[in-house]
Amino acid sequence: QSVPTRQIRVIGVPLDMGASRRGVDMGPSAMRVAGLEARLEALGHRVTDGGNIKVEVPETQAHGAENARYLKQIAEICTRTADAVLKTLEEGMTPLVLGGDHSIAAGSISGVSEFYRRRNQNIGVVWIDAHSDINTPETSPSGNVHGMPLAALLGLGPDLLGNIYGYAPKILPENTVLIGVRDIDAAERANIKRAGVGEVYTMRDIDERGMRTVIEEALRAAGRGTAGYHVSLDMDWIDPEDAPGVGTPVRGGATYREAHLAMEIIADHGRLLSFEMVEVNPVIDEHNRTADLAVELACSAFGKKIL
Ligand code: HAR
Ligand code: MN
Ligand code: MN
Ligand code: MN
Repeated sequence: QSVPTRQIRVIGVPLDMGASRRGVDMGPSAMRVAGLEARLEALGHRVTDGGNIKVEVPETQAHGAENARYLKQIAEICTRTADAVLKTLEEGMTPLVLGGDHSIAAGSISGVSEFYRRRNQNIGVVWIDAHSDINTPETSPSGNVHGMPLAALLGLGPDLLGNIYGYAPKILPENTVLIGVRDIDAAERANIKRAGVGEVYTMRDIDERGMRTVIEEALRAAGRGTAGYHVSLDMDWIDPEDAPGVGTPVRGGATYREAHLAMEIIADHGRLLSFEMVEVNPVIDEHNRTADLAVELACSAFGKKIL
């Protein structure tokens, strides 16, 4: 089969300081072991691995304020990630970012946003997750920064994370869509409203209206008036039956086929600017099958078809 050929650069971000459960720092390695590069190349893409962003080991670090632990270190790592993503786009390649906990999205999306800002264009964000990750240090029940990246990108804070390249917000609420959410804190609900997030599709929406309708509608909103969109795929979106190796499993997630369909439709639309997969936790996975599924889903998002 032939799919539009891309030059893809893999960027690993082995960070787990944003989460309280340890182990997602091994996610990039697990997805590489699952054959990410070869399997994308089998589709006809040219894939190079840019290696990992430098990430300090938490044991060597002071975590700082309890309401946003390791925020300073995470902001630095996100700045490095943003620079790597920006450079990748400048070289005409598609970034494929591997996490790591979801706080890395504050970096990757800042990189994409900065690339297009310099060209007077906005980007959309398709946030696919069981969680809405829109806490601020003030509203977070846990102090885990992986629950905050969307708030940072939309300009609600924390500033250290939201102000990479010296300005905020990075993304427009009307071009930001949430898909598959089912675990939202009370204060996050208020933040979603306050930020004015364009469209939020819960698991109920997927159950009632079907994945196809939901994803088509979501992609339309993310793509309206933008250069295209970044897709941020938190593997805890998928039901723990199929993706047990994630930092924070929540039952009632997308099925295997729903997840593939969503990725297949993303490929069909052809407006993907960059892609990322986060929260793969090999420590609690079963024989690397969550990482393997992540790679399968990346293949679907990059154009793999059944026939
Ligand atoms: N909402 C909770 C908090 O802020 C948990 C969210 C973080 N979990 C994730 N992100 N895996 O999607 O602590
Ligand atoms: Mn290669
Ligand atoms: Mn998340
Ligand atoms: Mn999540």
